Amino acid sequence: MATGAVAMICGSGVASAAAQSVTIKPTADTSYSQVPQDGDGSAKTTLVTCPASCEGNPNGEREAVVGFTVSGLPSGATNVTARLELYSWNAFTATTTTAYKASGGASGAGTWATRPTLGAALDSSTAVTQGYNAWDVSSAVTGNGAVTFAVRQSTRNSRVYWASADNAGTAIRPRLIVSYTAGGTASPTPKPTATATPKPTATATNPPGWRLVWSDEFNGTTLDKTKWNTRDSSVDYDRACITSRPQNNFVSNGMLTLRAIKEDRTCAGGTRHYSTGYVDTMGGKASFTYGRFETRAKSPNGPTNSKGLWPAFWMRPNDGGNGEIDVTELPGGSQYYKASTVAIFRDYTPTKNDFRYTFPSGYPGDGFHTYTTEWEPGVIRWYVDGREIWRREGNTPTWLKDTLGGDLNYNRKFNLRLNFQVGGWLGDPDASTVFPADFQVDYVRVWQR
Ligand SMILES: [Ca+2]
Repeated sequence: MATGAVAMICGSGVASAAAQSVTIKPTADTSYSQVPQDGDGSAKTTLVTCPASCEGNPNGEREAVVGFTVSGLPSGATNVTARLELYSWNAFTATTTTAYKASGGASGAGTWATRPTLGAALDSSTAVTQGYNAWDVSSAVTGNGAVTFAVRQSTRNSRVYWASADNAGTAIRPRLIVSYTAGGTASPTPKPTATATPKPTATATNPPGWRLVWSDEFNGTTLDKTKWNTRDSSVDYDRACITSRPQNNFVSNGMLTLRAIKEDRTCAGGTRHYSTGYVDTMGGKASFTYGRFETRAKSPNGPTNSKGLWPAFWMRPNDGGNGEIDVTELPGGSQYYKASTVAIFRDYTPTKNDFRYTFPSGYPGDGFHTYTTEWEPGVIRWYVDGREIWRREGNTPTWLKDTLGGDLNYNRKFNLRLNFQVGGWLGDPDASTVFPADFQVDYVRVWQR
């Protein structure tokens, strides 16, 4: 989860000899990725457990590691018990899960090989149930202070996904429930839950502290080839042939339109049944290290017409090596059309961190919205319509500390890409998908400090 988080003590505590309980939120965990196969249609970030034999994984087993800071436990507390709870979207039989006390913190999930040292097993269960799964970890909670747990599953030869501390569903995040008898001393004081402060919607003027260094307002009648490349190409995860034709990429009425068309085209040695548009700034046209990157755009995706349509604005390093920053991905289909997904990749194993932000009202396809990423040394912030929705800073997970503003991945120049994928990992178009489909881009602007 985001850094700076502290354990939040929720629930009520009344000074009395009666048993009391507090629910503590995690300070950090080994958040991994978004996975559509976990059965949850809303935003989700996941913890992963996988045994040593998992899917031929050569790097050893993997535990879900979660840290907490117990605070507010009165000194006179007696009968202290603690229960670790993780949420699973699915039930699995013949699965044994065991909770351990783990050494150190919970950061570091980027690689399968990154594992803490585990102490003695605390509790086991013989199945994963849908919903919260609980382990008695009382022996590891003896008072206030930091404590880290690891959950391992050992007999299901595939990954189990658990909701993480980053999950958009706050009601399904990991939790530690500590119960005690107060003994007449002060009880924990409930704190309000922090909420993001809405920011004003960005305008054409420079945001404070930023100067405009590059932009395309798409005010002409043709695509400005001094700023953008088009391509005749294909990628294996896209069901469409990417073309440079004006049918698929055109500028009019102050907009760039990337249009996906249902038509047979030949590319990659075969026939595909769609064409689509794509533009980038590779080859020295525009690339940046750090900056504020924004597009104002309208997705074509509604609730019933958009399965398999996937426009996006993202960035990749000029040298083609590791690293990717996604300002927004806007996949269609009834499960996804309400959300903007943002992400940072170290590599495509995948070592990545991402977040699916569901619009509180409306959806990306209901009109034009702004999608912004501020990339600075040590922090990347993402915004939708000027409101910060997510940020990544230098220590969760561990690889971010190495990458943000630092080493080989993120101190290089990144170029800009607008694309409109058809089909792929989140499902292919079906009879309900409406073609042609237009991804309309009002502008792309880049500011720097
Ligand atoms: Ca415009």
